[in-house]
Amino acid sequence: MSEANIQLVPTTPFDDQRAGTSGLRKPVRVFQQPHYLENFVQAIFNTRPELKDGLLILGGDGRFHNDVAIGIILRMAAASGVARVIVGQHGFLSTPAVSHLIRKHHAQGGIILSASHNPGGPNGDFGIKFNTANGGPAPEAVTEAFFNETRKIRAFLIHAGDVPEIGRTGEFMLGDMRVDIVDPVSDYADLMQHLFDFDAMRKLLASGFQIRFDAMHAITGPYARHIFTDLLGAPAEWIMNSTPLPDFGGGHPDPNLKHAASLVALTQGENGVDFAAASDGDGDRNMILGKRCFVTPSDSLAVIAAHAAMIPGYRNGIHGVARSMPTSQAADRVAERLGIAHYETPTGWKFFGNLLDHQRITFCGEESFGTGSDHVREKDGLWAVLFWLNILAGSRQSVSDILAAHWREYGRNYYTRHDYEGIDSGIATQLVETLRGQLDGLRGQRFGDHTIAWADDFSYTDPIDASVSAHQGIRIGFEDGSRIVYRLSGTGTQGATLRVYLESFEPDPARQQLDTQHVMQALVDIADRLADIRSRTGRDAPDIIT
Ligand code: G16
Repeated sequence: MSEANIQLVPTTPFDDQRAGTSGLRKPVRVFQQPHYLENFVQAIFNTRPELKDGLLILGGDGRFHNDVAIGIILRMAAASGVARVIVGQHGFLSTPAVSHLIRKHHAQGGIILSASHNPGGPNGDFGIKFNTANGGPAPEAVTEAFFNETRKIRAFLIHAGDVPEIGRTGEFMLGDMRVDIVDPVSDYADLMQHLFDFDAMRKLLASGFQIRFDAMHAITGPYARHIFTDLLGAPAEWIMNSTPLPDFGGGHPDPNLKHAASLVALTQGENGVDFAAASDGDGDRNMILGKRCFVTPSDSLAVIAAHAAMIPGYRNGIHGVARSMPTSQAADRVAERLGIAHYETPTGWKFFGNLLDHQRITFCGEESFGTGSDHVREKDGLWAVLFWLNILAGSRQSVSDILAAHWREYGRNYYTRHDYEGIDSGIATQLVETLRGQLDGLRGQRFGDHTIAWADDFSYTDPIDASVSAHQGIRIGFEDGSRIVYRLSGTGTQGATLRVYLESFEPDPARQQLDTQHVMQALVDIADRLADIRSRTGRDAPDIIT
């Protein structure tokens, strides 16, 4: 080993490197502090000894600081004795593509550089996540080990050699470490062709069926161009904002009704397109739209589970279905009908990992625009879009007809989420603490037609490893099956974000086509009264409604 090129650099710990819901996310300027990234990366190498002499997958969503971080991580990997790194060309890899590459190459882990849907650019956010050998996000025990290591770290190792030019593919050496720079798209596109009926989708797109996909100037642009244009024959202009930009073009790469409003507009009116979809910064989220129709992520999971038999990759049967706790219970109803298990997990994709690895579930999803299956160990934006397109190609129905039929059969779980962003952290914590203190006395309280049947602070025991995750959100259940859930986001970087999730069940088909916000108004008022949201936060209305 060329020891002379390996430098041992003294450092001092930072005290704020505990991972949130999904990795370490901070403003770019925090990551630009000397040694901030290095300390965290060294904590990974120190606590994951299998990376020594192992294979690491490395890539990110192309946001500002991605290239700088890739260079540092490559030099640190070489100094820590990693045998080989596979990097996406230009440093690009979507989160699901990293998960796939880890699994395909039996890598010991992967590092993903992304702050997901948070804005990018010099004044935006940056982030780093570690995925383990199963391809999934590091579980809490692993991220806690990172955190503990960052609090005592005194030095990091870095190789002094030149980093290969990441703009071209090929095989390079950095010290004794091999660096393979690969096309980020091809393996992922192969996997999609294995799962879905590309012939049927190609025919649908050639039949006059209009679709649009908005990559929001983030990572899915190159993936969508290849899949929709090269493989499915869609005109290039159907793929919007398909060039990844370091600041996402100044936009907020979050596929929801607010941040993808221009896409939503294309689905409105008589000439609205038949199908539209968007993905986020790192390609794991998705939003599904039809002509004048928005599919909630909760309904999307339920519809996907109900249509599995139509899709080549799932035709041979499915295991159970899991959803995060605040996600609506629509998927549970499908699972019960199919006679398969269903699970309720805390927010965070990492909680699905054990269930997927042990074949307890095939599909999983979250209200936060995440849907996925056992094909990888991350949520997967383009996979969900292709799943819907395959359903549409097979059924030749519109998105709204598919939804209406689903609700007729299973009932409709009306659902909405209200977010209060950037509120004072102390106020947010106090609001939740106060609610928690009142839980025991809530049962039996009446608010108009709504009577509280139960209330708790959600705690999850993993059925595989028996690990317990407590304080995962306040749940309030009503006698008619409605629910209100309160929790604080674990992905924000400014103050606190209070999320209020509301759900009510409507079995009567004659009442399943009403306006969601209208239907939910009574519950919204109850949610405000129970938690004193307006008076505590000083806000009259949520910042985002989805
Ligand atoms: C991350 C996690 C998801 C989670 C979402 C929202 O998504 O991977 O599992 O549902 O954050 O979390 P929170 O409500 O704590 O903000 P992403 O797409 O940001 O990685």
